Amino acid sequence: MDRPEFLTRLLEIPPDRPALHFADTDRSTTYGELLDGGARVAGWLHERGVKPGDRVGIQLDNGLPLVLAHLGCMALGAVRVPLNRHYKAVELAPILEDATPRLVIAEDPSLFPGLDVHPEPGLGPPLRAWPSPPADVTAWLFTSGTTGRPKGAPQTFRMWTANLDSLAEAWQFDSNCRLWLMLPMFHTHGLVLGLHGTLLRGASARISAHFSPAPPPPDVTDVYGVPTFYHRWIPTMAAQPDAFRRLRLMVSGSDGLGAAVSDEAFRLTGQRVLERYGMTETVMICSNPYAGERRAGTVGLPLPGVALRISEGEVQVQGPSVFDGYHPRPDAEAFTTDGWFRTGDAGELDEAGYLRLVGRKKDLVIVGGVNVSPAEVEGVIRGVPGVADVGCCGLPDEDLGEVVVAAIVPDRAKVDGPQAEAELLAAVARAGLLLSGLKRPRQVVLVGCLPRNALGKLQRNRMAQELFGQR
Ligand code: MCA
Repeated sequence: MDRPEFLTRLLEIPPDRPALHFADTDRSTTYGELLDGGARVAGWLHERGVKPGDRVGIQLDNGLPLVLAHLGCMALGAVRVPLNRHYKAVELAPILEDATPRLVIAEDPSLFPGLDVHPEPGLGPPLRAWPSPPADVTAWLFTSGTTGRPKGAPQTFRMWTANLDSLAEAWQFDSNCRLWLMLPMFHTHGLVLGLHGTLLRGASARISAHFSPAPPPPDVTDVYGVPTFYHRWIPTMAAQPDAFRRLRLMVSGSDGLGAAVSDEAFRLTGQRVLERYGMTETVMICSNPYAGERRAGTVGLPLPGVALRISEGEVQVQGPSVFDGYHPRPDAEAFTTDGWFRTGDAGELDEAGYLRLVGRKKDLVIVGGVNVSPAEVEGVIRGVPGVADVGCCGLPDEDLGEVVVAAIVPDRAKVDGPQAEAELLAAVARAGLLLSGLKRPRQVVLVGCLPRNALGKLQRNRMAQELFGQR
């Protein structure tokens, strides 16, 4: 199979060009070092029986081992399955069942029973195939399904190259740029835009495992973040505005930034944070321009190559960066009968063609830029003895955008009196610990019944209003 253009371009970058600096270990790498390391990880994977097209799970914090694990898979033609570093066993189980990884690179083997787990990628004899993986799928990213079960969204190099070229055009991002990347590289935002977007342009990045509200170091030009980053940066912007004023570009995505933070950042730094919009299934859909008007409260214009329409209020998309469908559990509802991907987001286009997102048609809570399926949280709480019914929804939160809350109808045959209720709440809190932190309900109330429609479907908007006093 032909080598994908993404890899051809990567292999043509001068080897002595600076690539990634890992701030947590103070380690700088060149493109040559990264590609050599990737080739040696490919040799190591090959020695362990991994073949092109096999899936490799990667559950690591941002750092050189994570990047080499990705590059090793790319050099061999294996399919990466990035796994959320915060996920616990119950969250990983359905993903592992669907992805059937041949090998996993992760710190905690107890999360991967029965699998061949290694704490970090090893180095073997260099293997420099850099082929197109069979079926051309280079990664499976699992997204929070609204049914509660994560859905595999296969990614091809073609999707990424098309989209990253459009973004580079919209943002004038080139090899002179130096990105500050603190977003985890297991979501589209950090992995595709951050890591692959940097590599495709031969640019450089300064990478950390966790967000820090410190000012941008003087060497960086661009910053990508979720709204929580910018909210937490406001005091730093007030104290050290010059550190932000010299940036070329600040981008926010994964959730709406909100007018208050956008305006305050603008007032303090003289720069309008650029908002864009995308999904794992589509990569980026819209963006405000680098040069040209950035309209606050909008996510900008459709990127070159993206066709967008609003149908019955829903944003629908077509184009080379849109995936082919969920795998291995296809969803008949994902595309319209005439072939448009249904985002599940409600939107409107203004007179200049800028998209404004006005709500969600899907059941999703976005916590710190992370999509959380309330159905998944309900599934865990429903297993607690004494719970007759449970509903979860999102409530606004200044720092994280939204947080998950839960309302529980106790089984009154088992839960009678304050003592039993306290025990039930304690058991629910313990069950919450089975989930990664951002999914855990921040507030749990006991109620007599949940608002459901005639078909028995939970009405989460009514829940937020009637049970949690949300206006
Ligand atoms: C942290 N936790 C998580 C995640 N991050 N759980 C699930 N998924 C995560 N990504 C858990 C931790 O284990 C911890 O649990 C608790 O949440 C608090 O974590 P901590 O790191 O202390 O939180 P923080 O320092 O307050 O950080 C919040 C944050 C961070 C800065 C908002 O979560 C973050 O970097 N978010 C970015 C997410 C992102 O990249 N989103 C893009 C996906 P415990 O309490 O047990 O210790 S959306 C996307 O890719 C689309 C396509 C797009 O358009 O961008």
